[in-house]
Amino acid sequence: MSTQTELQDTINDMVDDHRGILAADESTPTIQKRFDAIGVESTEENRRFYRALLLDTPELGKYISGVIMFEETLGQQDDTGRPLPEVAWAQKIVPGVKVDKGKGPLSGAPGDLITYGLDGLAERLGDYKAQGARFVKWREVYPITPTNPTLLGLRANAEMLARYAATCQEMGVVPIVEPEVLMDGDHDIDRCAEVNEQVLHSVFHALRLHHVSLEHMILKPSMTLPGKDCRRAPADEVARATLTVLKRTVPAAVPSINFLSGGQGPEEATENLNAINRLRGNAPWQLSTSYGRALQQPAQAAWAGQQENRAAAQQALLKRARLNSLARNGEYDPSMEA
Ligand code: 5MM
Repeated sequence: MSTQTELQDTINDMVDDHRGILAADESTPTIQKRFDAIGVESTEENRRFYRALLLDTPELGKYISGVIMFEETLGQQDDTGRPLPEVAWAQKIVPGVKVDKGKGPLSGAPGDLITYGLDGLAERLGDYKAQGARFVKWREVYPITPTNPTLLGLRANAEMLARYAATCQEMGVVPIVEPEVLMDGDHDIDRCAEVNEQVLHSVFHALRLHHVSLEHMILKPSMTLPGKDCRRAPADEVARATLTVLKRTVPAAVPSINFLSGGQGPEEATENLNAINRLRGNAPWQLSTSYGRALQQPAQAAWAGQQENRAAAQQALLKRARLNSLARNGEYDPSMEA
C-alpha cells in the first residue's frame, strides 16, 4: 500500500461528522496526578486495568473514532490477553500514540517551552506501527504572559511540530499537531485570541515550509478562552472568538480540528463545543474533541480504583462521549446532564 493511501485510509477511519478522539495518553507523572486525585496508586497493573476498561466500554465506537495512547498502553493487554490496540479497533476506534517526550525550557526565550523527542523518531514510528498505531500526537506548549510567547518561542515550537509532522507522513502515519496555548494566568479572552492567532499562523507557515500534506493531518488546538484567573466567558463568546481565530489561520484543506479540553470542566467543554458547532456556519473543517480530562474525569471518579466500579466508570465515559457527539452538531443541552 502506498504511503498516501495509508494516510488517507487513516483519515477516512478517524474523521466523520459525529465522533471524536479520546486522549488517554497521560505520561507517567500526569497519570500519577490523576490517580492521586482518586486515591489510586499508579502501578503498571492499575494503569493497564484502567485503560483496558476505557477501551472496552461497550458502544464507545459509536462516539469515538480514535484513541491516543501512552507508549506503555500500546504494549499492554486486556484481561483476556488481547493487545489494547486490538481492543480499540474491534470497535473501529483507530489506535494512536503520543510520540513526544515531554517539555522543558527553551534556551534564549525565558518563559517559553520546547518539546523533546525528534531524535530517533522515525525508528520509533516503525515500532509503534508494528504494534498497531496508525496515527500519532505531538504537543508543543505555549504559556501566556505579558511577554510570552516570544518570537523565538513561536518559531522554534512551530518548527518542531512541522518536522515531527513531516517525519510521520513519510512513514505513513497521520500526525495530530497539538499547539496547546495554556489557560494558566489572568489574561482575558482577547489576549488568548491574539496568542492563538500568532501560534496557529506560525504553525501553518512551518507546516508549509516542511511540505506537510494538510489533507493528512489533524489539528488539536486550544479553544480561545480567558485565563483561569480571569472571569469566565459565556459559551457563545468562546465560540465566536475560537471560530474567528481558526478562520483566520487554518487552511480549508485540514479535514478536522479536534480541540483539547485544557482544564475546562467536562460540562463546560461540551457546552463550548456545542456553541462552536452552532455558530460554525460554513466552516470547512470538522470541529470535534480530542479531550483527555473532560472525557475521563467522571469515569475516573466513578472507578476510584475499585474493580466492582468498572461498569459505572464505563457508563460515565460513554455518557460524556455521547453528549460530545451531540455537541458536534449543536444538539446538546445542559438539561441532558441529568
Ligand atoms: C493538553 O493535553 C492533552 C489533552 O488533554 P486535556 O483535554 O486534558 O487538556 C493531552 O493529550 C496531553 O497531551 C496528554 O495527556 C499528555 O500530557 P502529559 O503532560 O502527560 O505529557
